[in-house]
Amino acid sequence: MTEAVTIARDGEIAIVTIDNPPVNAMSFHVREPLMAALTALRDEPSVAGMVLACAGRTFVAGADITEFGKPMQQPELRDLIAALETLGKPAVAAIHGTALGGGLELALGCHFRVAEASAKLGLPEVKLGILPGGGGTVRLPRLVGPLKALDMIVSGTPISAKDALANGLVDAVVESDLVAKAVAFAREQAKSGKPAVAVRDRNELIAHADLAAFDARAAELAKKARGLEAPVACAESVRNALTLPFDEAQTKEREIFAKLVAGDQSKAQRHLFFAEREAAKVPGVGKDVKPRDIARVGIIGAGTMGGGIAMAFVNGGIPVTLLEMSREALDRGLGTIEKNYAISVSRGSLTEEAKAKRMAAFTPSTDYADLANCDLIIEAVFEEMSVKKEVFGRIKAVAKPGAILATNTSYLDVNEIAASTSRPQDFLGLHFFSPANVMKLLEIVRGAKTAPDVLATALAVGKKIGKVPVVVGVCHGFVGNRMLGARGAETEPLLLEGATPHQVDKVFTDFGWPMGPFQMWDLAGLDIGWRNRKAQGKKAIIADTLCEQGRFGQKTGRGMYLYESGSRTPTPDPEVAALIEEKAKELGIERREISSQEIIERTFYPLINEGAKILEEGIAARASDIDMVWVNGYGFPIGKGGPMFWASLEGFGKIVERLDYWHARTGKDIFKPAELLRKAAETGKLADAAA
Ligand code: 3H9
Repeated sequence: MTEAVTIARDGEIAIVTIDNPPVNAMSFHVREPLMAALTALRDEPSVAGMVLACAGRTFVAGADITEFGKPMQQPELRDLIAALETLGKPAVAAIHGTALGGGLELALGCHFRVAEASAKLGLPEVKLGILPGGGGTVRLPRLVGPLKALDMIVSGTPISAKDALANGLVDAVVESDLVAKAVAFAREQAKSGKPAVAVRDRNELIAHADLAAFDARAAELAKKARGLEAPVACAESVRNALTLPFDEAQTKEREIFAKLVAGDQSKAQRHLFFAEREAAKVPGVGKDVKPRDIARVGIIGAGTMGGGIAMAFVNGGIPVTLLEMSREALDRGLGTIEKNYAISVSRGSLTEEAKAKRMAAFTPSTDYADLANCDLIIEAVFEEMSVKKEVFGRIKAVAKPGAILATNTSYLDVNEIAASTSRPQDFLGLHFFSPANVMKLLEIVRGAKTAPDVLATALAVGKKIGKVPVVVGVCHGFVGNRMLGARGAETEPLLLEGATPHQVDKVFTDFGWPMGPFQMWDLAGLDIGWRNRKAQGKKAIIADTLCEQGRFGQKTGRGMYLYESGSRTPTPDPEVAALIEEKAKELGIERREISSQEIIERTFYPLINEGAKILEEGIAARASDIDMVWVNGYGFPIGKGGPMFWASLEGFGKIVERLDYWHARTGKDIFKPAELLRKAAETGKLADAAA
């Protein structure tokens, strides 16, 4: 094993290199030798300055997140930063790759920073539910000013080296020979004889900060925090840097860090960080499996779904052949795509030039033969087995050998469609979520015969187009929609038994969902569910009646709620309340007071129970994959870590006990606890299917 920290010399300049693959996290086995190196250099008279660099693909990408929640071993990051600041000779950070979190804080401990042009610098701690705990909130405003620091720390979004240079975060940007140029920089500083000033002592930018402007911006950002504590705490800590002496502000930063890191929100967000990386590891798809090349994608169907999928690929840099039945349908689809891009241009997020480039990446066609040069062909046509089979019959005739064929079905049996293609090894489901150019989730549905390299390709291409891919197995509705069914099964019964739509929705929004189930119905259009139910011979007492009255939701101004004069704000409607009462009477249901707790038990608990059944059946490989699906596709609040993680906080024992209660009372299957959940109630841990 190579040393985690080494010292080399270039004349009077020492080069300290950290080597802790894969991302040079500041683990204990780095901190300890780094401290020893800094102490040795401080006391070495032949050293006039130092460069802090990293081996491998990146500068330090942060503290070691796996150490959080365990007792912190000395020296801590802040001790290293203090050692850098008191080195007595100029220290220069040589930054390549990503200087993130504790990595950037370490660089802020250096007197100067030189970055490669491709480097990115940021404090993304907020995304882990914490704040920078190594002095980042106190030092960054001293270099880039209060407002820029506030934006960077509250958003957690890294900035480019160019932006960093313009804002004073780095002192020089180089195209090549980073370490050699950083050495030259250190040499020049050492020779200048000027004392190296620590960032902590640079007060010019914060001395006369405009607190009113700061507070106004912080209030704006707090509005977007949606129940998350970390963004608000980040703003508070940057403000402390402006109003308190350095040491006091830093002590407060530490206190806030300690509180946040021990809290459930940060645990949930750290869980999601690792869950995303775990989801990329698919049983049966080893690192040695090479993905196929995807240079062009064919998409059949230019409706809302097909158009959105096509945009997602083009936005990710992959050209698309877009196929429709008629020229009119094609023009309509392309027209919508163009309109969407025009909105981005008007908002300033896309240039006219980039828009033109993207539009040019679409090859419209009405001829299946034009799909012959596509490496991946996705159908997004009407959700009907016979239609899908017919489409794949045509694709089969033109697709080149090795081309991957995919269906965007939401519910249909992927294996049955695969069998109809006579090349099921090349076949899989790619379930995008609407609007497909925006929503992050991509359920990759693995058929019984899908080849490992086809899965590897789907994972790679999904990541390339900015999606969060999760591999799932074949069942009705896959992971997301199947669980959604369980979550929604009791929503109408709750209304009939005494709840109001607003009361149910409020339980959801109080929990942190962006909206409740009835608001969702109105947004999506009640007629969509109505049409599906009719096709399946199913009924929904309230929703069907509303549809019969022409109340389809937001688009007609009336649905479960009223939307006055084109507004999107739902107002409870006395007519709906009367309808619910009337239907309850007809059915002989005596209405009663329904508590918020009961709403949770009859909606969230079946959701978790279905998740456990999905795990039992091996439809999802691990509980954290289910969490990824729900956080990225269905708005489950990230501060709660996804349904299966939240279940562990809520208590498996409590959930099983209440499911048993509701099962005994209603006899409904959605309440019958999964065996896996019963086991979890005993062991405190939900076992993965693969375990
Ligand atoms: C912090 O710094 C707190 C301080 O303010 C205060 C302390 C007192 N720790 O993402 P990848 C693993 S908080 C441990 O696939 P990429 C990751 O799990 C931290 N492990 O690579 C994965 O493991 P595996 C602030 C980490 O090239 C492997 O490295 N910093 C850490 O797509 C490869 O990761 C951040 O939040 C870590 N800090 O992207 C940055 N980082 O192979 C977090 C990664 O077993 N990291 N791993 O699955 C990232 O954003 C990305 O990893 C990065 C590379 C952009 C660096």
